Amino acid sequence: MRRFCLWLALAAVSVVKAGAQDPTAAALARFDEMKFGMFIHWGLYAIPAGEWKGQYYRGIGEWIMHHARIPVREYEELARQFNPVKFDADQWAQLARDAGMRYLVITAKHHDGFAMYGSKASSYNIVDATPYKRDPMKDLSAACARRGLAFGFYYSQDQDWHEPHGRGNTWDFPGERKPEIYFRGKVLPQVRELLTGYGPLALIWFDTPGMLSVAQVKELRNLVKTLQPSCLINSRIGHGMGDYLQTSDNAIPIQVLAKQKWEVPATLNNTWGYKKRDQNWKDPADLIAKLADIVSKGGNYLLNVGPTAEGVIPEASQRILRTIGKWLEANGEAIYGAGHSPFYLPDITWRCTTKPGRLYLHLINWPGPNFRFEGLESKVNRAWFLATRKPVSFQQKGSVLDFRLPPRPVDPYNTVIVLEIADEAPRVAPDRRYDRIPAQVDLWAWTARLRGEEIRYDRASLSATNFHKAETERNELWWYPYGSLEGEYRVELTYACSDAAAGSVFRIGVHRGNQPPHHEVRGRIEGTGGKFVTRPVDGVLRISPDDLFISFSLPEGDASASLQLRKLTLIRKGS
Ligand code: JFZ
Repeated sequence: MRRFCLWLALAAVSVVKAGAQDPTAAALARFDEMKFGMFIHWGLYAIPAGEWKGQYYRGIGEWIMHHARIPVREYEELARQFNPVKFDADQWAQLARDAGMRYLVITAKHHDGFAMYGSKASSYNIVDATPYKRDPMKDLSAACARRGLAFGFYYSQDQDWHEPHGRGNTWDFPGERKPEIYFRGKVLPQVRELLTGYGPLALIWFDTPGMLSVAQVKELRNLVKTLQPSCLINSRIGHGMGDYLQTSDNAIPIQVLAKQKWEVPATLNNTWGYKKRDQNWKDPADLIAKLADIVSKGGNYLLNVGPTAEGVIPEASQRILRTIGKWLEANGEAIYGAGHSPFYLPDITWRCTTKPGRLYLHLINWPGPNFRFEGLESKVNRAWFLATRKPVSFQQKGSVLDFRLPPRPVDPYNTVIVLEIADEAPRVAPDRRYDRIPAQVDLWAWTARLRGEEIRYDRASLSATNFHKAETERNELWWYPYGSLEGEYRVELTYACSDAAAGSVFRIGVHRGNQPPHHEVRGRIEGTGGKFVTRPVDGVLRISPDDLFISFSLPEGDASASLQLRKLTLIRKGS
């Protein structure tokens, strides 16, 4: 405690010295510079790892207590088995560094109510309730500090399936809950412990605010900002009291989102907490392209690992992260501290990030030897490949740039071309600006969130497939406009489907939240002989700025599950 008070005093002095700049604004600027972080979901749920009493449970692994309606008394037994003898804080922190990550956020207490640190507010924690008896968060926060990695905690501040007055456990506690008892008795004391026991926190990642009142959220925010003024808070604290926007899981805005800072939490497979069976690892090429996509739109990328009950990060996760780290070693200049694209993003060939006097063109799908880039009015003095420093030949006529490229990609994951321009900030043709979304917009399968365990994205055909209908969750595509779309749109579908698989009804829905669409258009999948075609969809899609996402699914039979969907095209009516 004494160490913390000294630290707090020094921090306060430095803020005064820095001309009393608002600590949240300064912290947001640092957060924006960092761009890329490691998320860690680690808890008792790593023991069942997706299975309970011999039954496999679909869905995210850390929800197994809820999915299997495991009684508290049974679930608590897991604590007696939890002994992560292979946990090595330095290895985890070093992996984050090797991946090119600049911050790390780990679950202090998830919805199951178990504290992964030595809590005095609840004996249901790793020090008091397990044979391990140590506080791994002390070791991890110190290992991060030794490597200059910013450190933060995830904390579920309303859902708690261990507590009668926490939210979500209706199988043990069917009666009326008293949220204030839980909030005052566990949440405030534990958040205080996290803010005073682990050094400076970059952020607290709150989650599922649910039933918290405005007054409770305000009290929670004040607690954080009083104890650590520079500690950021994400929007899932609730009631609009976050410092930055947390997008939905694995959800990337379809266009540049510049009006506020935001972060995408994302998985390496289909789960946050470890699941033995989930080996559906994402392709590093896709993840590197997603990093470029997110940074080019103004966001941060928080990529998750789910360690085993022994404290080991799965080998496959390590391999993927190290591949991303190697790419960043050669191309980090185009990511860290870079600004968002000044252009809107017409397709999935390129993304763009910026620094004063420079543009970085990320070629995430190789355009072949002749690549035309339109909309930049600034004069380009020089162009080169970032990773090799080799010059790139180009011609510029007004705002049209024609590049001559090698037939094959220079980088197997994402080739970056640096443009040195004559202006500090790029001058952009009015019809190409990021804030002028055109009347016709393509929603590519690649920019969608893949919902479900069977759905897959195929980079060669730029399409998604396996639209299976399962009992608990369908395999769908969800696109997140975040206010970039508004109006009435005709819709076209670009897809391929064998004649034998034709016939299913498809639905394009507009959703305000994670519930059925409030508006939709439907059609039937016709055979295309397996060739990609573009076909109009009957009806008009009405989209408003407060709609959260647009979905594509097969809501009835899934005979056409093998269809390959490349994109939806939205054409605003009257255009
Ligand atoms: C929450 C948790 O329930 C989940 O277990 C995991 O920790 C994830 C990172 O966060 O899941 C959510 C919460 C909110 C949204 C989606 C998934 N949302 O707002 O769309």
